Amino acid sequence: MEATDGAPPPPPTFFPHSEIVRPLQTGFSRVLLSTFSGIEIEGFSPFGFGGGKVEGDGVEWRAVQGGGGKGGRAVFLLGNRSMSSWWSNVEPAAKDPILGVTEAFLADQSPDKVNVGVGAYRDDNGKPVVLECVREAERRIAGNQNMEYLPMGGSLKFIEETLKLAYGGNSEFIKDRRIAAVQALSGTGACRLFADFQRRFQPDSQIYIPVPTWSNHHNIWRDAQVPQRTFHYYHPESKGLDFASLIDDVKNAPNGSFFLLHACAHNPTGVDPSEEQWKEISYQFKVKNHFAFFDMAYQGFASGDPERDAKAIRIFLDDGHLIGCAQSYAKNMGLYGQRIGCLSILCEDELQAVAVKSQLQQIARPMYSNPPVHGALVVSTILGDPELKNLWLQEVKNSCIMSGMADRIIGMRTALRESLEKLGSTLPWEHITNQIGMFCFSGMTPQQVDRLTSEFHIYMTRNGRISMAGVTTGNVGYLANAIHEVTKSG
Ligand code: KET
Repeated sequence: MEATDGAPPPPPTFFPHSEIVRPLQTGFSRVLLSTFSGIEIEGFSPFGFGGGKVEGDGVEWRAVQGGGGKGGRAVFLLGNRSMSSWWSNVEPAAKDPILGVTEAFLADQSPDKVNVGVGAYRDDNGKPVVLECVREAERRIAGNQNMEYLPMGGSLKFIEETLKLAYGGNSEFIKDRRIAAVQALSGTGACRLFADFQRRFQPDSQIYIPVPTWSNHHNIWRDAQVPQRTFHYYHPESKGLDFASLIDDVKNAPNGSFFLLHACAHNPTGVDPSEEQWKEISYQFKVKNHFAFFDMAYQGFASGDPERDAKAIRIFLDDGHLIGCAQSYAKNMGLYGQRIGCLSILCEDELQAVAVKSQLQQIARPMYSNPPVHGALVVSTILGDPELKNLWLQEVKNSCIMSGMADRIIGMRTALRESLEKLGSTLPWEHITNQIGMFCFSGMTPQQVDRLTSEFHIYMTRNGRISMAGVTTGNVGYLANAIHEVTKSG
């Protein structure tokens, strides 16, 4: 270690990241701290070596204050310092309960491994599917597209077609321009935009979320700083809807509360209210003047028919509710990675809708400026062309064996249930075929799920949710056998 009192420091040419940060009214010492990652690290301090500290991968420098003496400067190392100390308080985040399952699945080398975690559709060979209508739309788009920014609120053509799906092709609300709508970063982005909007314009409000729900709902409203409450939804014993408790919670919530509702194919339970029950819920909402925010991530996946799956929303509209709605094309067009969806808010009149839309855009602008263009173009090309739209409707339902998404899932529900019964399982498995949408909420405990993973390389969320979209003719027997093994002892 070398120390030279009194001489002015040489410019720190030896280390490009060093900076002169603070003039000091003092003498200084020149100190060689360490050799680090092949770079000589050097600092100057009024205290000799005093404050320099080598820590793991980086350097933390403390000796910058100090007074008196002959004048001089302290030089210290900002570049490397940040590697060790700026983020030393950061602990690894908990794994996401859904996307973390995919990570674990990918890391498993077993040839038997099965992923029934994330809700992403697979064909009967377990391969991701690109719909034929999407392929055709891409052929039409290819070469005709520029790369300009979309407006902050996204593509108007896309929004127009998307609103027709949720509100109906002949909706008076669309004609009267009463819907404030912006293209969003898929369903997640639509929920998040709404949560931020709610926080900004109803700052004292809370959000009522069903138990259970898609785990990310909690993260979204938490990060938007909207307090959360819950309402009863699922009845574990009957594996169906706890309708009486749900209605009680609706009645007991303060007037004018915000509720998050799954428009169809409830995730994770696969349990939806019947049409009559939706009517009753809508009625009670009216009495209490509650706001209904519909998350519609699976339109088409419950019944195979997007029109039928919009039933809950249409009931609320008929009853005169001013709803909000998050739509996603991740599942029903298989556009997962395109991040294409829509947030809409039905307003009292066009003037209000213009104001609300402008505010939604203002929330989007500092976050991502404007949404991506490709998915919007794919969707509007499909929905804007009667022939392609028809192809899409068939593909969602059952146009061909390979890609009839809703029907293939329904077939796998039957196969899984029958396999379990043939294996002699004495547990009731009707709920596998009673539940709808992408998921089966099996009733398995976290411990049973852990055994499925450790003993059978079957990956799913610990709440017992099976993504039926990952079940195939090839793996359904293996899956049934494993489920039987881990559940037969109770
Ligand atoms: N809402 C619900 C109810 C939902 O299940 C999902 C996705 C989304 C919104 C958002 O999807 P997006 O891709 O942002 O349009 N759920 C599946 C994937 C995930 O967790 O991100 C899942 O539950 O597996």
